[in-house]
Amino acid sequence: MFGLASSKSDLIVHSADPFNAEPPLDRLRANFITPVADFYIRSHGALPTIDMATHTVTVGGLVDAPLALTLGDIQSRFAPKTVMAVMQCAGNRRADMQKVHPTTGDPWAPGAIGNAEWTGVPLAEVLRAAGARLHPHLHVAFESADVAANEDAPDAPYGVSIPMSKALCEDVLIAWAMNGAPLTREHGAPLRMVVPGFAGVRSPKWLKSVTVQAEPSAAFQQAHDYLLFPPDMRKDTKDEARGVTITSMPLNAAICEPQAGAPVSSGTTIVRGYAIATDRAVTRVDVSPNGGRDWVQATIEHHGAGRWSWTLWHVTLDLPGGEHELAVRAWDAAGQTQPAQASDTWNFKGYLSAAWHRVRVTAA
Ligand SMILES: Nc1nc2c(c(=O)[nH]1)N[C@H]1C(S)=C(S)[C@@H](COP(=O)(O)O)O[C@H]1N2
Ligand SMILES: [Mo]
Repeated sequence: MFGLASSKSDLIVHSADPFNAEPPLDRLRANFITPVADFYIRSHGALPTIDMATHTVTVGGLVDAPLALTLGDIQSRFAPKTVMAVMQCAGNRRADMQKVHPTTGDPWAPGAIGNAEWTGVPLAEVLRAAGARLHPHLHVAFESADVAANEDAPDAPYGVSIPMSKALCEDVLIAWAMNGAPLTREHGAPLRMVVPGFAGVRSPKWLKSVTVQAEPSAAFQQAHDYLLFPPDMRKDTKDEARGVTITSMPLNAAICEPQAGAPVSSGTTIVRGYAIATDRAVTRVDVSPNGGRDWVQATIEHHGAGRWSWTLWHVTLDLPGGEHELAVRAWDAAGQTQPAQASDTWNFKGYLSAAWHRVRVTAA
């Protein structure tokens, strides 16, 4: 009943095992709330087998009253909350960086993102129920039921942590539903974290344990994998001390229609896409018909409810026949915009790719 085939439409598959796939961009842009069928999947290991009825999430570490909660316990003991939030992979748009130099990781187009309504209980409520220490300098570590094999530890469970200061944000959820329906298996059933604004890696699926501790998680995904490295570093010269832990996602925007190489008719062309400013508002989106020489302000179609969803925009361009390089850049409420070139922020792991998104089209 949780089979992939039943819940997913045709996606662009980067890897079948573990399953990593993203939707075509026109379909991604078709809905403000991304249907589960069109939502990207990023998994580091095989889908775990979980007995949904008996599975518990433990809450321990620096707490007075450790807990072991089933899905039923979580649903009956706490008031549910629904939050609209984007989930976005730190590797979203990596393919653009790979045009500069090779990187590690899958060549994600701009589809490793989706906007959903997540229902669950605030993590903060569960921490309070466990009598957790809540000092902002502490960390909340999570372990999952899947094995995320890596060079250091072939059998290690997936693990990450978030700072307590983020964990106490009431929009950080232990979630059981996505768009009003129980989480599907591939999205983390029965329970997953949703940490709005942070890279997807910090939102563990198949949640098994919550631990309040003094240090960040020592698990591979937290301590060694999702680090932003300087531009002169390569895999074989990696110095983790010079890497920065990835948490919040940068300002970003992408053109979803027309898609690269798609035939467009000369004259009026509608360009559509998304923009995301994490916890700030997107204040403006500009589209260039000629690689950034001239810019036209786009129309904001739909801002999300709350702070965590994306913004959809469109603009009508008048394109003469011939080849054109379209580009988009968003602006946020702090007056910041995106770097022009993927080379500006290139890193060997291809994370946080957020330069102007450029799409070549031929008008005929
Ligand atoms: N347990 C577990 N949680 C995980 C992952 C994983 O492999 N295992 N992948 C993470 C990454 S890198 C991302 S981008 C998001 C993707 O969530 P989705 O597959 O539901 O879209 O889940 C995160 N949570
Ligand atoms: Mo990710």
